[in-house]
Amino acid sequence: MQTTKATRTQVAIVGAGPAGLFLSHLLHRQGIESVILEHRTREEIEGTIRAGVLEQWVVDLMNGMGLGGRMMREGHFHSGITLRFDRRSHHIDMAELTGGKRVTVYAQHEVIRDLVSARLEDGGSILFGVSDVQFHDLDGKAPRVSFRRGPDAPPEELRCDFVAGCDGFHGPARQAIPAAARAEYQIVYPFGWLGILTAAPPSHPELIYANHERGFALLSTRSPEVQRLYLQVDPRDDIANWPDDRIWSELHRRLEEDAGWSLTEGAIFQKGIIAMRSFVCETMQHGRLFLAGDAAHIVPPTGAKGLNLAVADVLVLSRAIDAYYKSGGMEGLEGYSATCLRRIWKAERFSWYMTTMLHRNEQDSPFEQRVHLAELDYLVHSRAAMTALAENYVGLPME
Ligand code: FAS
Ligand code: PHB
Repeated sequence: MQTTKATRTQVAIVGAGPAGLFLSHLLHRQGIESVILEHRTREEIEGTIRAGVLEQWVVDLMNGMGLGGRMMREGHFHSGITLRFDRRSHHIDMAELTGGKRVTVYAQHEVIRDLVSARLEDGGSILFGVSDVQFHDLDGKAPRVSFRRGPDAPPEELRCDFVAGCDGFHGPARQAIPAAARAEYQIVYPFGWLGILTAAPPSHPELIYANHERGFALLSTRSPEVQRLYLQVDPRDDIANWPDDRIWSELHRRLEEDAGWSLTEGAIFQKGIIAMRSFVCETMQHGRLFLAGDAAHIVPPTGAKGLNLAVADVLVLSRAIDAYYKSGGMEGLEGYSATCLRRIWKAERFSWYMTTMLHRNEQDSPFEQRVHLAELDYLVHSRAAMTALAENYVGLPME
């Protein structure tokens, strides 16, 4: 009879996205072993274009862990953002409003590259290309994760003390929590984002969030040579309907400004459409399984919170696991979900607020559409309102 190869670690981590990789680094610094099981190849995860904005405390955490070298050299430090509507721009000086906090624009796939190489360099175990991940005995004290190193490889087993489900929104970990134990909350927005990467110089010194009658647009950046821009589109639309000239035409119109600013075009070398939702799964834990990041929650990218929330979850989880090994204490683990959900719901609120205020939603009544414009008008003329936006955008303090 074929015996299943079994290996052992302290924490089995499913998923090598920001959640899984940060968790592995944090545990390593606490002397706790982990193994990451990742479905895709290293090249695939290091090439997936996603988030762009890091909150101040995440930047400080990366630097404190010795992982921020390239980020500090190549990242862009933004102390403010610009809101644009009625063809007028309003600068929000977030650093001035938050006692000096900023955000850093540094692409998620660059963060992934840095975390993977550093983890492998310090002897970390990341298995790429695994398939058929399944969870066993989560209710006991000796959970197991079975997997294959490839579709045709024999099944193997990873025995552990804890399992971290860092496998994103479509991964299997959330489904391993019995449906009766889960409550899920969701909004699916009737719009999505068409994102592009273009070989062009920056057209503006900071991010521009634009609310235009034709729809939302966002101007962001990646480097002095590459810019990142987004357009609100129908999430069911096909990218084939968006040739480059149509994309630029819409960006020019939605970002137009009376003061004569102009957008510099360039060759578009990446484009895609993403749908948008707000989603939270309560609870985030079941027995020895703990969900973190997109496996447990999704925010619309308007508030630039997704990646940062994933890091917040695993910081809480790593501290709870460390306390368990050091003192046998279970309160951190037992309170994990409640602790994370307090921050998650604040980020969900902020992301929903930014999304509903800045997008044109045909399902909104004319009254609601005017309320959103009034919100913008109030916001840019109220120090209190701008302070509230700024402290959420740069990142609420980690407890
Ligand atoms: P991730 O989804 O990043 O990582 C999960 C990992 O698990 C993946 O590598 C996946 O391959 C792996 N996995 C899945 N199933 C598995 C299985 N069965 N076995 C093993 N491994 C498995 N956030 C922002 O803040 N700003 C943005 O602009 C932004 N843009 C986005 C654009 C897109 C297209 C998407 C999808 C998300 C975007 N996000 C953005 C959100 C995003 O950055 C997430 O919040 C962030 O990646 C969350 O990290 P993780 O929780 O690690 O999940
Ligand atoms: C990005 O640069 O990809 C980005 C910036 C801000 C957002 C979302 C995405 O709110």
